[in-house]
Amino acid sequence: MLERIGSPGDLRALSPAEAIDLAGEIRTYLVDSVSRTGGHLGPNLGVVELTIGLHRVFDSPNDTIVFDTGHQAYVHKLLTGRGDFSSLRSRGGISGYPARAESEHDVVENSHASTAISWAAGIARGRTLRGETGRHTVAVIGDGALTGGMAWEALNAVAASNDNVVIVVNDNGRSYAPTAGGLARRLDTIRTDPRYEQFLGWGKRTFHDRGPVRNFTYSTVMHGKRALKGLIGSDGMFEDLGIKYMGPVDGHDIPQVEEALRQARAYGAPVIVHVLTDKGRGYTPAEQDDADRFHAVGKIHPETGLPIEPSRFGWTSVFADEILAAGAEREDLIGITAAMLDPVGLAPFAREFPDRVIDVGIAEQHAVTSAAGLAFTGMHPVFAVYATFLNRAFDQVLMDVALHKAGVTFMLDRAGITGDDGASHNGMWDMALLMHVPGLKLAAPRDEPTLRSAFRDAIQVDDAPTVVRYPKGAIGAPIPAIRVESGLDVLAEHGTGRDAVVLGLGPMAATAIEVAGKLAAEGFDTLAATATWVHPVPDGLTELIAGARVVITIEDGLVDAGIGEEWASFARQSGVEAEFRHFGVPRRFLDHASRAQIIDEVGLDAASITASTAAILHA
Ligand SMILES: Cc1ncc(C[n+]2csc(CCOP(=O)(O)OP(=O)(O)O)c2C)c(N)n1
Repeated sequence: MLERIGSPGDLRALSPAEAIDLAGEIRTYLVDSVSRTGGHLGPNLGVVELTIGLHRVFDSPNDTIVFDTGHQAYVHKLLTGRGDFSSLRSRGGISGYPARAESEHDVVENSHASTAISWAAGIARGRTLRGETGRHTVAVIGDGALTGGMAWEALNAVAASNDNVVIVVNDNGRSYAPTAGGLARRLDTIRTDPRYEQFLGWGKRTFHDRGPVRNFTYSTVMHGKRALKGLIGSDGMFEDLGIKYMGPVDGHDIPQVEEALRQARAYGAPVIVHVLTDKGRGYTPAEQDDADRFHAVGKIHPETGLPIEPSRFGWTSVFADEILAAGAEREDLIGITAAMLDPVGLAPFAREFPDRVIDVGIAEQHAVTSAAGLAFTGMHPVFAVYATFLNRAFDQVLMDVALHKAGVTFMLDRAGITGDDGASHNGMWDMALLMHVPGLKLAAPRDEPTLRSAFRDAIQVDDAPTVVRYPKGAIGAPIPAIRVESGLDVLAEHGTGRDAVVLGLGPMAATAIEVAGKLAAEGFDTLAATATWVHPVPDGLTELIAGARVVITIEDGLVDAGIGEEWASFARQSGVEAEFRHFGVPRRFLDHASRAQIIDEVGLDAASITASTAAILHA
């Protein structure tokens, strides 16, 4: 049946019983295809019925459905004409998130969490102002994303409006791990209350006893809901804000979902539909996965859910190991995560020192400012976060941490080009932004020993922010210095002259060695070097490059106004006359592709850098 669904209109033509069958087909398809490509499996298995209900009740693209974060939009893609998942997240294949270029049904593609209600508020207000009545706006937001401050800013604003924004809270009790915080506890009281269980059982019995699905009416839901409301009162949270609350709704019961959504659509003012779902629903390996219900998987065996390639020892696990060791020596060390305990490597530390890890929810801004508060009391906070998500808390790094000279360490995982998650996930802005923060020190380690030492150095600094940034994935063999010159690590040297000094930052150190070798093969004398602490400008840089004809910098961050340019401007002011060339990531959004493909595309591969450098040297 799935192949007959080319658009939501086809979906609306299905009988309720056919819609239920379709849900089964979609689950099978998701498991089959995502196990081959990798991707966000658990979240999508949880929203199959909800997404079917959304597209049967709302008329996209005339109505707008905004998926918060967007990692749970696979079912939406399948129902809006994108049935080929064979190259999901690969170059030329469909994106892992909504993408305007793919479909008129996709509106928001930022994939940074907690923005959907704000988007919906703006869209709904715009429609009202433009007189486009009859066009509905829906935000679908998980309980995890609902922990983000922006979601609450938006709820506050929406409550004051009369726009018909429908906010669907997809509550599965989890972010990656179970959702943290008071909000989660509050929502959890509904899910685990035996009266809700009874209500669900009663609803299902009613449904089956009555036969045809269409007889299962909203009054059935609402009757139960009213009973619940009096007993639990957990909807008071939203209604106190002035937003109508409906629910809880069994998110795996399509008729129930549809009835609730129809009521919400007709309500005519902001309304929350609280839908309970199970992450990983219908796929046993996901349902039984305590860590994250298969939030995101690599390629797996579909029958068992086991990875096809065991994951290789990576940068994250080196950090995990080092903070664990440091934590045993220093009681003041405290780990902070924004809902990503396991992905950022804080889980072993949390097991060993449960009182010294804080999961703040998807709340990077709060994480940073509360870290400043912790530092004020004499603790040394370590906020481990994906580089792309720290962008959101730039002001807090600047004004709360740096201005107050707080000793806070930021461990920026997935820095540089991450590739397959697309434009929003590349950690390419961190260096160019953070170098403007007064007092901040930034390290770009190149291998395991330098990651360990950078972290150790960082946690010694108690009067300024320190940042250690490292890429996604497996960590290569150590890249030892052949010697230290003027305080920088020399990694390779060809000849005694200095036709070119090639400076590679972090993981680009390996590229610098390659480029130096290739240029040497063309007859030039070269030196490849690096520094672990790249900002402020390393002492000794000008000495090292004095006398070079050409100086090359290679970084996997923004090249315009990046670290290389900072170094060059400093060196020029110190009288260095060499010609500089900077290689890095261009100032544009990068489409999803593998890291290697993007490196080639933006000219960060050794061959391209060698060719450009040789051209200068020959000139
Ligand atoms: C600002 C930001 N921080 C962190 C993330 C990483 N992240 C992606 S999905 C997710 C959990 C989302 O939980 P929820 O909204 O409940 O959706 P579910 O996966 O449970 O359906 C997190 C933390 C993000 N996308 N954006």
